[in-house]
Amino acid sequence: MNLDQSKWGWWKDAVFYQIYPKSFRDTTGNGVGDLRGVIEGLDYLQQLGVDGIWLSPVCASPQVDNGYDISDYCSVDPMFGTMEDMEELIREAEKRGIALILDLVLNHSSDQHPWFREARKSRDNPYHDFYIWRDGDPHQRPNDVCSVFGGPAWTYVPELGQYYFHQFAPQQPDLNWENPKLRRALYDCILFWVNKGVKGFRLDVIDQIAKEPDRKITINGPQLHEFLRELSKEAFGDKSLVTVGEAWGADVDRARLYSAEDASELSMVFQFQHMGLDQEPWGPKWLYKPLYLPDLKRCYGQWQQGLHGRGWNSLFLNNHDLPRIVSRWGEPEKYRVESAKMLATMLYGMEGTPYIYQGEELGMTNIRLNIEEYVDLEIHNYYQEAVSNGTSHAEVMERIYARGRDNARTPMQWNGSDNGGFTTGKPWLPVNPNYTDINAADQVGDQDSVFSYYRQLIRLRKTYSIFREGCFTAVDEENENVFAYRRDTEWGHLLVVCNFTGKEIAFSIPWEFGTANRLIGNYKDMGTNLRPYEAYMLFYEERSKE
Ligand code: TEU
Repeated sequence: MNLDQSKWGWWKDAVFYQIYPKSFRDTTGNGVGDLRGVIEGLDYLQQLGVDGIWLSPVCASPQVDNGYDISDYCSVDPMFGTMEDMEELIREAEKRGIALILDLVLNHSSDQHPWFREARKSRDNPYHDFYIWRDGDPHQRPNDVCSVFGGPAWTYVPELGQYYFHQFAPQQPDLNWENPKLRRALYDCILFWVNKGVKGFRLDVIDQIAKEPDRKITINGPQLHEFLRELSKEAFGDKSLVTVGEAWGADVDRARLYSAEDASELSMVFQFQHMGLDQEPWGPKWLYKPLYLPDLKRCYGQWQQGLHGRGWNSLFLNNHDLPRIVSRWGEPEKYRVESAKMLATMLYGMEGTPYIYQGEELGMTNIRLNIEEYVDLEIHNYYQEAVSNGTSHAEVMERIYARGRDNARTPMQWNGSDNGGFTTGKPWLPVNPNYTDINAADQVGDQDSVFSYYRQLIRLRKTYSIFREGCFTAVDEENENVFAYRRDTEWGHLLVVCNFTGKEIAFSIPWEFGTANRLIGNYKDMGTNLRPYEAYMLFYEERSKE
């Protein structure tokens, strides 16, 4: 069923699929995925039933941070193909009812962007003020603000006697949003893509654009929402565009602003509170918090109830910055299929727009590599920092296995042939050797596969409006083994029950669901107790509606 993508709010019934292009599909044999590979994958995505693709950055980039360091916003990096390939992708996706949305990295550019090359030439260069500079001498940084990737957030340029500010790598200088000329230049780049027919954008670290480094404010700066309203007015004039703001620092109140129904800012937020991160995601407390189900339920409860009728959220458990959730909250060795389906059931009963991260629909898992095989700069910086602080190699590797971003970046597992069918060459990052057991070719036609389960969940969300309209309430919130919740409207009721353990667990469903229909479940039928990782959804309508 195709959605009418010309209307505001169409994304509320949509499911998106995130493509990390380097790892999706290689058609040239150079070991790196490309746009033609994405075109080849469209039929697969149509079978899955998704309505949109979020494509991680494909613009020209030195690839210090896999494309999140852009050197030309209106281009396609030759590594991925040509502008003609991009135009074809937009057209071919549209033919299949799939909207293409691009990743906009507006907080920073590459240090190889012509703006920055100019900016660092002299203090009176017209582009100098596109970035953030502070006077100083080589031994005295303006302050002790640190980069998200480790090390100081200030880099000295001796020719200028000035430091520039960067919240990420030194090769990713922060843009100065206080400069109206910079803002205008960015809007022009966005309009370039709107005119090409893209249907929207994912906005990278958008909560970090309004920084005030002197006051050590790097997130949620005072001018943030003012900037977003101007951005929306000037660059997203067409309100049928879907705009998704990545915001690690969003709380419910702020999310209401981001996604207000008057369309003054964005369509929805993409926030991480459910992921159980420590306050300081980087540094000594590098690991995620262990899962404690009552806390997770409270977190979801706050977001689901807080935004119901007042804003819009994204639903996700995976992306290119997070380890694979089936390896973290599931049990990939013993119950991979059951636990992958259970986690999807937990998420897909909720209100919001789901995002599938490539390979999640197959139940792909984390990987363990030697340190020199990793590519991610965050992993390498962390390794250096932790080892030089005295942490043992073995201990650092365990943390990387649990948290490293390359876990989710291994190539897509298409089939059981060499390199999982991803490339005929040498993949830029090793393919997970489990591709012989976990791959798309085996799963597409198999009714019991994780792929088929996702396809069914997507269909259900389009068939029953309860998924959009129902009000969320956790059931038995203090239960540490089972995540159950209901979604209620005046006319119908949904119950979602998920056993988060590999054990059999007794659970009583609320009596009124006794004769409800099972919409979906990861076991053939319902037993008396919940079996390991068992999950299902029950639904009934009020009699008056029948
Ligand atoms: O991520 C934002 C971000 O803060 C992450 O770097 C996160 O803190 C970290 O990866 C946790 O391990 C976005 C992009 O999604 C990411 O890929 C980029 O590296 C980053 O911005 C810089 O553009």
